[in-house]
Amino acid sequence: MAASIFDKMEEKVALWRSDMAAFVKEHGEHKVSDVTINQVMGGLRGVNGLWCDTSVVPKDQGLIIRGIPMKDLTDLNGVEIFYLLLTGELPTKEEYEEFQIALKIRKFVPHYVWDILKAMPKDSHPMTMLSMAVLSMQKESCFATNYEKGINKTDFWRCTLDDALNIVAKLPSIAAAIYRIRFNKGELIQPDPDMRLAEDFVHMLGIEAPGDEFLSLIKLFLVAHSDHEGGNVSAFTSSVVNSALSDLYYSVSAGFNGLAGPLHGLANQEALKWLLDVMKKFNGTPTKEEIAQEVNETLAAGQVIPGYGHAVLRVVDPRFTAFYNFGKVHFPEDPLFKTVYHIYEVVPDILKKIPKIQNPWPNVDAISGSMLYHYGITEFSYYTVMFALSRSMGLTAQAVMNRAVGTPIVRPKSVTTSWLKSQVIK
Ligand code: HAX
Repeated sequence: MAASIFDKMEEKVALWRSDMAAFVKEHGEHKVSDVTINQVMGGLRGVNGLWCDTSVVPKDQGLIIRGIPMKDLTDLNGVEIFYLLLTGELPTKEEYEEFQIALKIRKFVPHYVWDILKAMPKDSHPMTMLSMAVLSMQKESCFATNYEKGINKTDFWRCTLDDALNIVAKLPSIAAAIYRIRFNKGELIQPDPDMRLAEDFVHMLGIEAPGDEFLSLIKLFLVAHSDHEGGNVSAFTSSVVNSALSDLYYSVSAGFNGLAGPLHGLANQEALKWLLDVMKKFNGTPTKEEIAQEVNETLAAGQVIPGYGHAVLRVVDPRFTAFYNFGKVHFPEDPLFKTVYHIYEVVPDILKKIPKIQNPWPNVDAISGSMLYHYGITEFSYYTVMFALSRSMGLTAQAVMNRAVGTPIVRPKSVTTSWLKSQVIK
């Protein structure tokens, strides 16, 4: 029989812990970054000040999960990605089945979550519902319960892992329920104990879409959004909250609140809205000239072009490319898909001419919404929930590693304007 995820992690944690402790002991005083006033006032862009081993985003390559580039991950499913994020290895067939059981036995969602979701105002944003649902389950936290009992800090990672498995296993039911409650799709659909994460989510959404094709898209969605190193708003927020030993229900909920911002995960909703507005205005697929006109008007109105630009990337986001390749195979003639491509042919050249913009290229959010729209999920405000469903894997895997290695509470030093001035004006 394959080792359980807890046994597997036990081995990994011991290695990570000793390796990191020895490394920091020997090289702890080695300098890895300088910080300028621009960076202090500019969201700490480019400051090497966080540790995260689950994934890395080189500016000229984009997402690499545990050493494997995004382009080589597109055939995996969510369960394999979660295992990879947690352990650093892809599962063997036996490990996969064992891990699948660990998730399956945690699928059940406490009934009070449905009561809370149904009691929320009918016009609540789906991300608010998601964050509330996760937070409402905080009393189930293994970490919080055991912390109160006085658990040894060397064992913090175990309960954090238990919370991680619980959250990730329950989110497909919760996300699907939010879709059905918020958009009046009828009764909730019960999870199927024998279905895997993506299959079960599609089953519980209850939408009529060509089975295998839509399922493949959801699998890609789960892979593409699962992690994006440690400094993005949702990951950073979640890990700061978790560093106070607030359990994963608190920290994942907090991370989702950050994901709900239009400059972060909500950009997929904004990008599709912008795109459809353009199509409506020009009665179908717009010409390049019409797109350019719309881009210039959006910029002149002091707004961003959603789905373009990135704080770290300086090339086309490989997640954009993965979705583009999917569309090219499955629905190359879809007018929306064609418009996404026409926009891609126009926007970078315009943004390149604006000196302050560091990255004119599309990110994942420029295309992901149009994929969902094609299969009948036309409720834009739901898209970020699907992003979150996937991102929960990265947020929780990062927390398990932090608790494994015993990283302390996050507490950078803030400085005042007069202190900054005193550094340069002598
Ligand atoms: N359209 C218009 N202006 C843009 C722009 C865009 N797509 N991208 C950047 N800029 C502007 C910024 O607003 C900023 O202007 P100000 O100095 O006047 O504030 C300036 O160019 C410099 O920005 P930057 O250094 O290139 O980029 P940042 O690291 O500051 O910001 C953002 C990165 C992703 C927030 C930015 O590119 C943006 O707002 N893009 C549109 C929203 C979006 O697609 N967000 C999703 C990003 C991916 C993600 O996190 N997904 O979850």
